[in-house]
Parts: sequence; C-alpha cells; structure tokens
Amino acid sequence: MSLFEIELHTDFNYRETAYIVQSGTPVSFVSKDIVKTCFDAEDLFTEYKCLADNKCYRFTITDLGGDGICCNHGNGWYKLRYKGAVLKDSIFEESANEVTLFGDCKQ
Ligand SMILES: [Ca+2]
Repeated sequence: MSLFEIELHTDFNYRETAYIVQSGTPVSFVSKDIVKTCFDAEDLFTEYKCLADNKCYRFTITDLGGDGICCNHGNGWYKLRYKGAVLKDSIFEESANEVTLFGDCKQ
C-alpha cells in the first residue's frame, strides 16, 4: 500500500469543483473510489488515501464552470503526492478538467 495525498485550495466558486480517483487500466477505469464535492469557498482541503500497489490510478478534477479554480474567482490550486513525491502541482486554470495518471500504468 502507498500513500496518495490530495491538497486542494478552492476558489470562491467551490460548488463547481469536484474530483474523483479511479483505478483500472489506462483505457478502462471502472471503480469510483472517491467523489468529493463537500468543499467550502477559498479553503484548503487535504485528503489521504492508502492505495494498493500494482494498480493504475486516474485522478480527475472537474470544474462545472469550465474555467478551472484560478484565477477569475480567487486563487485556487491543487497538489497531488504519491509515495512522497509530488505528482502534480497545478492552478487548474481556464479548463473544465485535468487528468493525472499514476501508479502502475504500464500495459
Ligand atoms: Ca470554476
């Protein structure tokens, strides 16, 4: 098992923001392990997940407004860590979603 950490700093339009972590293969992700929508405005959320090794994971963050979490309505950002290393450090700007693959994703 390995530690996966999600840090999310929302903007004022936090109701637009959600994320999900799924496991599967790079072409087919089926399980819905985490769906998070209970955020607050301009606040920092941290979530830890202990994930099985030898699996491929997909983290997807979505924004219903299509404008991300920065910088029109506050300065949002998020950071992902896996096995102690930073996977992603993003301000998720001006788009509807961002996808990060990690874990054992070779096919
Ligand atoms: Ca937004």
